[in-house]
Amino acid sequence: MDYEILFKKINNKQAKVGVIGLGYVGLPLALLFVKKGFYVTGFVRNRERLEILKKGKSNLLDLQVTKDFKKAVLKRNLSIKVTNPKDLSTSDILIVCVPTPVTSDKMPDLSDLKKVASCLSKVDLSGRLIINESTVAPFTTRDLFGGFNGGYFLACSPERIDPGNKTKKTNNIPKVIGGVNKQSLVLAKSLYEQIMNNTLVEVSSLEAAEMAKMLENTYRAVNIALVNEFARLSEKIGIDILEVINAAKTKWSFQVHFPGVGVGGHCIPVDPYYVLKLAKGKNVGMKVVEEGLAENEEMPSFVAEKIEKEYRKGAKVLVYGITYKKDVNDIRESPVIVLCNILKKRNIEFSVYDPFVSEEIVKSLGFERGQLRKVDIFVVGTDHSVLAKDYRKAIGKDSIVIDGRNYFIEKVGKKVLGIGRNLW
Ligand code: SAJ
Repeated sequence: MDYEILFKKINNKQAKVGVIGLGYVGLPLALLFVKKGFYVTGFVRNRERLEILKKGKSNLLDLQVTKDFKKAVLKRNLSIKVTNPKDLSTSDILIVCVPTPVTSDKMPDLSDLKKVASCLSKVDLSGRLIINESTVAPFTTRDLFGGFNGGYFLACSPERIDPGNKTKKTNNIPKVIGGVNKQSLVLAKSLYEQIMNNTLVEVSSLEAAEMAKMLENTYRAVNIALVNEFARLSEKIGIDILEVINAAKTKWSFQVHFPGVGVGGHCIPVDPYYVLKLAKGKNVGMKVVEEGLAENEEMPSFVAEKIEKEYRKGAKVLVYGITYKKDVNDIRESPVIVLCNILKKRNIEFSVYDPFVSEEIVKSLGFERGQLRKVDIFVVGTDHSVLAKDYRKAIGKDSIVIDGRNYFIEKVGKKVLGIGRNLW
């Protein structure tokens, strides 16, 4: 199939779309294509995942996605397969949305992407369009997907989903797109135009698109680190960091970030390590990035110190919230889990309560699940919205609060020790 035929099939919605990876990025994207009238095949890594999804279940919290998904599966305009060359070859367009985490020693882990590449190498790709949405450092898309046989098209459009965000959705977040050549860029752009009413930002190459994602997430990590540093100094000199941030944000060029127990998730603490590896390979120093990541990784210990200072043997300690950010059920790279493991190492007894995390997951992490009842030390690990109700059951007038997310604006309990601010 050549360019004109594919272009026409995209624009009359006849092109068959394959989405490889049906997680928090791939599933909403697949459903958007279904909703806009495309026939979609979703590809998953194994039968177990297939069975869960076939029952219309997904582990995504976004109830709307789950509802749309059940409808799509039942209406049969979304079929789900385990990734394999034969079924991949039934799609005209293949969008790669698989995880790109880091290993325990903070090195890029491209294993999922490489599995997809090896499958694609067994497909006759001529006339098809491949788009990589997975987050990678520059040259990765070209290295992994640019060398197959046959005349095919290749683009990169890094995902920008914000899990748990009720307003920023797949179809309204500006999207950066780069192509291996002009035709690939035009095909990818026209594809996204069919399903999105947001800004499509064309860049001149695959690498520019990959680097934009690296910059935007590293920018966030480093700026969170900056405000964490200012919070530690503010605390030493008795200034309230939130007051300082609220004042600074009146300056047009200051973008607000907040100090906290640390930086978690599968993006912000992860993506910068991809660009660091590339920089190291090119002998380019990026010490601002390195120091920023180290600063963020220090925050759980900073909070553990506060808890240790207040702790007495036999005290009842409850850590509230262990997910990486509020109102999500995702514990990946959660700084609160790092904090809890530090407390264990220091023989500080505690239990954990998170309304979004099951008791079996809490236990699998090696922690005790606690109850919402009066405690001596209440630690805010994650400031879930429901904390507004829950805290009253656990914080008594003599409770000491260690507020890892500067959640409490007014004093509660005996005192509130925050990050860069204290409420006596
Ligand atoms: N965090 C802070 N201080 C802040 C902001 C966040 O400590 O000022 C912590 C959070 O508690 C969390 C971590 O950093 O542990 C990451 O927070 P996040 O709001 O960036 O959450 P993510 O990882 O879901 O970020 C997503 C990202 N989206 C993509 O990478 C596609 C990120 O690029 C977005 O900037 C972010 O959503 C967003 O803007 O909400």
